[in-house]
Amino acid sequence: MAHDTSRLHLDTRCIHGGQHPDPSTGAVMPPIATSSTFIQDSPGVHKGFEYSRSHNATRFAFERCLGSLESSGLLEEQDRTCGGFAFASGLAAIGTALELLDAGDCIVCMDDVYGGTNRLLNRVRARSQGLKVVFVDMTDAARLQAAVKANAPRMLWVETPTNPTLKLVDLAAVASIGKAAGAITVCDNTFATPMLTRPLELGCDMVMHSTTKYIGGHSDTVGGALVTGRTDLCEKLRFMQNAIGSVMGPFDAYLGLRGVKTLAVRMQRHCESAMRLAQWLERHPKVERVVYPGLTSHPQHALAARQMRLHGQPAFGGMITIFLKGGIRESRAFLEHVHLFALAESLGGVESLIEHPAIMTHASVPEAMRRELGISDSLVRLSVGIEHADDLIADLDAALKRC
Ligand code: P1T
Repeated sequence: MAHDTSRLHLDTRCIHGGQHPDPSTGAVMPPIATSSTFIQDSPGVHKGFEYSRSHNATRFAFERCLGSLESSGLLEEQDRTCGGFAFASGLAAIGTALELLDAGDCIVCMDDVYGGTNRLLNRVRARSQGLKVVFVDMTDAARLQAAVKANAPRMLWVETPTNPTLKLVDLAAVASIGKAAGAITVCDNTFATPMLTRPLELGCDMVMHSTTKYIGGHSDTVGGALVTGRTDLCEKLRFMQNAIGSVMGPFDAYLGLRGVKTLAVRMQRHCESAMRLAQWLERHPKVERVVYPGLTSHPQHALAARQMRLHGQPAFGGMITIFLKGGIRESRAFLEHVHLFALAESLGGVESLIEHPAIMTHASVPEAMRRELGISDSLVRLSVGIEHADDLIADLDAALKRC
């Protein structure tokens, strides 16, 4: 019988959420279950495991942990994986979530989202599924309300803070608009993580993660997840996960589960260091503007302080966006001269990463839309790792001297 971990602190749930010793050996950490198939005593008579796409013990352990961390409210007795579902990548998770929609349905999406999310909606599902995709700046509830009224969407897709312009979306407000319209509200919680933002508790129907990022935390696995507390959605997602088959493999599930155990302590350090770096960058003469939800200059600082919290205190995550003075020449010079910060796509690892969204992660966003969103040649995105903040500041300072 599973131990109910749903009332424990989040820090404890990172380690124990949905976990119990392996029933056959007592192993404290789940083994990596590599078998693709499972023996049956008689056709259809088995131990609850038939085929590894459908049932994998390592994946189940990771899924239960995510279900617990996001407070799905579902115990193992009610749902085998506590409302958690793991996929081969973040985009595989998004792709599976979109299968909840029917051909021709409308989805209203936050205007600023990961470039790959934009591409999947705009350039794949608009064609293959006939989805009507409407991008809206959801920081303005009136605009969202109007878009919902005009389009009768069946799904609202939110990111907060957004990638890469770090806009905040009021999840309680969006979820209540979604509920009134009978739409499924999904929050991509990759940037904030369950440690900082609690989408299901704020009324969202489903949470999505690229577990490649903070959940995994070490830039050594690619994965994605969906979590829901709604049993009707659970049933549909379990069917879709198996029917579509873009599941997370057991090795990645093991890495995800291993990585997530330190999420609470990593997030504390990410938040502290990012705040220091953001304040330092704001005073730097080569920097035009710093966007960080923890700065009072952020236009939605008050919402961020309410919606992003760690251990009951405001905490604003590890992502910073800066606008350099100058243009592409200055950005390139800066990015070519960082050393500790790795010039690379992705985010959320223990090591600091830095990138140029217009050329890298958001190149697939149509140019006109990038311009409208302010994803310019002078915009640089930083993922602040858990190295010593003084070393990170020295690295940025040296590189800024070169641009
Ligand atoms: O890369 P993948 O695991 O498939 O996850 C896609 C994804 C979904 N949602 C958000 C908010 C993301 O940031 C990502 C992936 N993002 C990057 C690779 C990046 O550098 O922004």
